[in-house]
Amino acid sequence: MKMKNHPLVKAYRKFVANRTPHAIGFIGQPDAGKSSLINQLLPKAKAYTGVHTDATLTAQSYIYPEYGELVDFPGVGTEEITLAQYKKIIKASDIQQFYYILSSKIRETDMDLIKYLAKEGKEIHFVYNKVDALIDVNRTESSELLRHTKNTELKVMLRGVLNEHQDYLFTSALSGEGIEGLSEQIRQQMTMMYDEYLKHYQSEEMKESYLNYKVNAVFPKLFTPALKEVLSHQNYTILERTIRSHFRVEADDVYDRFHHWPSIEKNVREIEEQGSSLMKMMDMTKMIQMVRSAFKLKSINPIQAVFSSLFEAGMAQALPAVQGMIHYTNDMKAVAKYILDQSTPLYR
Ligand SMILES: Nc1nc2c(ncn2[C@@H]2O[C@H](COP(=O)(O)OP(=O)(O)OP(=O)(O)O)[C@@H](O)[C@H]2O)c(=O)[nH]1
Ligand SMILES: [Mg+2]
Repeated sequence: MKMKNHPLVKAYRKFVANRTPHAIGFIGQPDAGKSSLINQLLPKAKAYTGVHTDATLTAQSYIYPEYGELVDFPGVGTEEITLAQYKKIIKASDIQQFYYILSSKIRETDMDLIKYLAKEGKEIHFVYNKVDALIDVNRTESSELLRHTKNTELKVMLRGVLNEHQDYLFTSALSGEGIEGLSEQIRQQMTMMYDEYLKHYQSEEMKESYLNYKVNAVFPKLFTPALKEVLSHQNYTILERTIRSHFRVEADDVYDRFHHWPSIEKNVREIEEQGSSLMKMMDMTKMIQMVRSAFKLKSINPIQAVFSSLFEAGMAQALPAVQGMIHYTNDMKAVAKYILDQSTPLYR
């Protein structure tokens, strides 16, 4: 079985990753070196840096080697982006963990944004970059004392904003100072996110929620205006192909497990042989409820339209076929589940 790069598995990985924290944001003062730091951490990233301020104007994602991504945000407090717009970008990104990068005094706009991040429950780490330039021109104060002064400023400004006190991580994208420590801290954060992804990947709830989402999404592909036509010609292979390609499964995927490959025609025959088909005895309201729950639909409107047209066309006898189709859909869901159970969560 080729489970590793199976399209269903790939789609499921993406589904799980989208529901698991997988990004770290680099945010902070304009020109502080956010993009330069990302370039240092991910040599392949080539984040756009500039001698002019405001080099980065929209949030940009860069792939982190094993899992996740680093997201480069624009500078905070520039003319290009208002604070309100900035908050929207943060909200839309859904990122939980941030590095706030500074290279000079904490300004009022910084405080506004930091308070916003704190209020939204985001995790924030503070980085003081360009530490190579943090020197006393008179050479009277030691580098240690200057850093201590910066940490004191941070402490005073954040009092009452963040629960826990924290010191700066001092870095220089120019000299490389502090990059290793930052890199290691990020690696640990990413590892924790990846662990969570693995747990989610294996969980029955996540699989069920993905497969239900798939079931839900196949409905409009089956219940089309052409359905009448297809059913009256008993052209079930078209429907089977639609369902299989929707779930991205083929008999080859699971030949060693499912010896009797399902077919709608077989299902229909069985239902008709049972004589008193459940379907035939059902009125339209019950039918609609059944199809609704089989396809996990929230609204009955889409089904109502299709069924009214089936009944109007005197197609009530085609209802076993509808039931056969539902069975087949559930069979393919089971095949898809089997593939996911066998698959590896390996992300990259
Ligand atoms: N001396 C020194 N210069 C740096 C350092 N990091 C970045 N720079 C320079 O600072 C300038 C701005 O760097 P960027 O990485 O573009 O800064 P940014 O925070 O991404 O800027 P925006 O996206 O415009 O907000 C560039 O000229 C960098 O070469 C550093 O650690 N030390
Ligand atoms: Mg930038």
